[in-house]
Amino acid sequence: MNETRRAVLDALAEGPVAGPDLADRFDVSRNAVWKHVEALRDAGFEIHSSDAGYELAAVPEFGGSTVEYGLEAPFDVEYHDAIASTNDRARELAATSESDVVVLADEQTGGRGRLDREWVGPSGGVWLSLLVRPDVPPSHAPLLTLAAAVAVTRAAREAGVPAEIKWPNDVVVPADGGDGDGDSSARVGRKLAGILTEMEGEADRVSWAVVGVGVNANVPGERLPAEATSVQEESGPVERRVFVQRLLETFDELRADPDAVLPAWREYAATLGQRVRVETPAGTVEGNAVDVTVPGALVVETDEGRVHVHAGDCEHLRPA
Ligand code: BT5
Repeated sequence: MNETRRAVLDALAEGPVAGPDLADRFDVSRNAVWKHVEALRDAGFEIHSSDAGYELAAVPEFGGSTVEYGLEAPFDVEYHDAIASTNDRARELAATSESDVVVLADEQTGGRGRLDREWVGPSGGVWLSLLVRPDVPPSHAPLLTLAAAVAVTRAAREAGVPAEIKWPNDVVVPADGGDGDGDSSARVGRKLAGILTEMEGEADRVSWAVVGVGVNANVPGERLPAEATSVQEESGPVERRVFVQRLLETFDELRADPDAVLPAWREYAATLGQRVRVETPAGTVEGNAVDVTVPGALVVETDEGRVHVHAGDCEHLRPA
């Protein structure tokens, strides 16, 4: 949304304001004010007009302008009712000079997980990809995934879901409902969200990174894989506009303060303290997950000593 339109919207939210007053305030023509109002109506904002002037009456449930409105992070949002994959679209944008863009969709028809696995993306979800150009070496890119996991977890907790992070890229709801009453050694969670980070870089610097985040927000359980859950299933429908705003704001805070990522991740981790089996490209690692270190490696205490695992599929096991 351009700056004047955003400012007009803020003014409308504060109460009835006459068109000519807006024109004076923003130093634009009355016709330009009218165009901004019409464009906002087209985007779904309900704007009443009376003798007293224009007034914002309702904000659309979901969409690009609606997420940008009141967002305290410097992202532009490109919204699609339906798209094959927000990651694919963000990668297209990566080939231009765009940065700090979020591609957001209500429904995804060709979503991807890691290793080209299918990602189910029915209407009602939060399917988004952040295109960023961080000034870090490629080896630090996994921190973006961890930051996104923290951001999703925090937003989910604000929505009343006791979410936790399963290394490396899953946000899950533990089987014991997060109250610690269940058998915590066998917390095989149901998956609430997944993250797929893709990037291109040179030896010393990331050119672009696309952080793809899929959250089962307002999706009924029967439209999801059996081992999945949604915010709606756990605590009822969520206001997706607010959910996405919180997610983007936390991500933005963390990318500006990379030292804060690991402590926040550890606080939300379901994996630490668990017995795990990780299938890595170099083979299977089994042991106790004891920590996570920069830039996102899981430290596993095995019979042969400590192993740092950088990538793989992680399974939480019952103790031997
Ligand atoms: C992931 O992969 O968890 C990363 C998912 C990233 C999806 C986002 S949505 C926005 C952006 N655009 C894209 O095209 N992708 C990203 P992985 O760890 O490989 O997990 C994939 C597995 O999760 C699948 O094989 C299924 O078992 C399961 N799965 C598929 N859809 C799911 C869903 N909606 N909820 C929970 N689990 C799902």
